[in-house]
Amino acid sequence: MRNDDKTDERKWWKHAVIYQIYPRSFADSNGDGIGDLQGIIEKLDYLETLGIDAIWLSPVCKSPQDDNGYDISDYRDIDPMFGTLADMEGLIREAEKHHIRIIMDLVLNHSSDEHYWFQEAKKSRENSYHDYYVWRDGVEGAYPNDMRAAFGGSAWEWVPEVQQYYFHQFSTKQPDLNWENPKLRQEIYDMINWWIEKGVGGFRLDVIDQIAKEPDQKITNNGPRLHEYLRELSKETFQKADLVTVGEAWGATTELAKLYSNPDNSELSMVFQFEHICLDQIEGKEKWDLAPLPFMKLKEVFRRWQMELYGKGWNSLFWNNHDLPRIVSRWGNDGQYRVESAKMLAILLHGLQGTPYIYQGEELGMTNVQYEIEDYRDIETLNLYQERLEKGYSKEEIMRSIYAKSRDNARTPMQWNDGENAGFTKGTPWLKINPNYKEIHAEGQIGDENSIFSCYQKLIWLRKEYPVFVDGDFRMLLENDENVFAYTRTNTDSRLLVICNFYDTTVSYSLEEDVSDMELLVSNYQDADQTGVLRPYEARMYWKQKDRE
Ligand code: TEU
Ligand code: CA
Repeated sequence: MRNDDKTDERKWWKHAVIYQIYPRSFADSNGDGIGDLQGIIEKLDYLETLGIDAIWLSPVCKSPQDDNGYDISDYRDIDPMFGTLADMEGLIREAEKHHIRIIMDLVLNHSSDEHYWFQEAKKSRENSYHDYYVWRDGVEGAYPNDMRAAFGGSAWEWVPEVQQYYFHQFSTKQPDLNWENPKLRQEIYDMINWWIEKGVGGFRLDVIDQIAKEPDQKITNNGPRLHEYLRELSKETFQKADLVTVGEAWGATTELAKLYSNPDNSELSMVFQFEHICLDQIEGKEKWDLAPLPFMKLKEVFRRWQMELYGKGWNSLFWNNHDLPRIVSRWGNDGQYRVESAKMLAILLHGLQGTPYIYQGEELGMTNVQYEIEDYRDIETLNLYQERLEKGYSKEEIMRSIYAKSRDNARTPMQWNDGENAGFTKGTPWLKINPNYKEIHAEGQIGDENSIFSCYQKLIWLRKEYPVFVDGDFRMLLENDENVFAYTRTNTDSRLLVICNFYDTTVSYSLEEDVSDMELLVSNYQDADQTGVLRPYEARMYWKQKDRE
């Protein structure tokens, strides 16, 4: 394996596959209808069988749950809904026995309005916590400016006691923290170090590119002091241990990603960037304003991120998370070709350079849902529905957007078996189970070599066996082909070749590359010996020892 100082391939997280758990929807151990930490502990065998190296756990800290835990009221305690601090310590310990690290979700851009800091901050302008948040003078009824919050409405909220507005980029119950205040920053570092002491394997940093906001200039992400803050944060905390850190950065470009994920370790291990994710919406509008996926653009985006970060940074690879619709419904086919397309998307992504993330249920090919509006629970979805009704959109039109993009698509409970409530809970699930759980569930896939689960298992194993997954360079093939996504990954002694048909028709293609002397590592059709033709969603991954030049 190549190992110059610029690209340190020894880092564990460059070989790792990370699995995201949305705790409230994963496994409920006590029948209250909500997933919890004991539930996760019970499923560690399942995760070890899948082969993943780490769990990114969406927030489990104390929270009024206005935004499902992304509104934290105590960073050093666990929400009783999920268990206790002892359960969390138990999870870290038990996971370790399964060779799995726990990555916590740090929500540092904002806290809950029920956090002690905010309770104090809103008492008076003289309170020592007042400056932990972002306040502006104003007159009641006249906002400091016209900035809007991500979940609808103004980004400003009036507090009569202090005769000021506080700034919130998300809900009114998520006041933004003031990173300009060094005391606040120090509190955050102490809290992170406290978790590091407990043995966590890393952190995912929620909307990290929004911490350096400058509301007077209407700047939300990529504020002028952002990278200064990140370098300080990293130095005071992460650099003291062998951690993986991944920042959520909707505003990242490849140039910025090279700063964030600089191999010198001065900021983070990598960022989640969303350029590919935002392609199927009308440009300049919101995600709800649907547009077909421009496939050529998708290829261009992947090519650019692969090429530009090579040796200079590190990519995260993902199709899904708790905010995004299910990929098989989105860019695959959740009908006739559900199995084939889910595997194709997996093969396409897992051959790339970076750290792959699997979102719970993705390894089973779980799909989107279409519920009545009453059955949705997500604050963003519910606010959008009201807001667009008021703006005069038709119900049908709004529901079409919700079916395609609602965050609840990803949040329906995990489908473990075909029994009551899909084996998720013995009580009433907090969000309805996807009605297709009788056909799509873990129990039916484990041990079946043709299942989507087995395909993911294979891909995870391959990444550990073949160094080229980690260090190979990327070359896009068939750049102008409107159906096929094909590429090679090459290192000093071997080559990987991935060919995927992104659509539901049979297509032919011609490659210079001769695959006759290559080993077929994984594919999604049982008889994958045809060359030059790809059946619907057909995907193949080949490997060979390189000819010596
Ligand atoms: O999401 C960041 C964010 O910008 C989201 O509002 C995103 O635009 C939206 O979900 C896409 O539909 C993070 C978390 O992942 C999300 O769950 C939280 O709600 C949000 O931050 C606030 O903490
Ligand atoms: Ca529970």
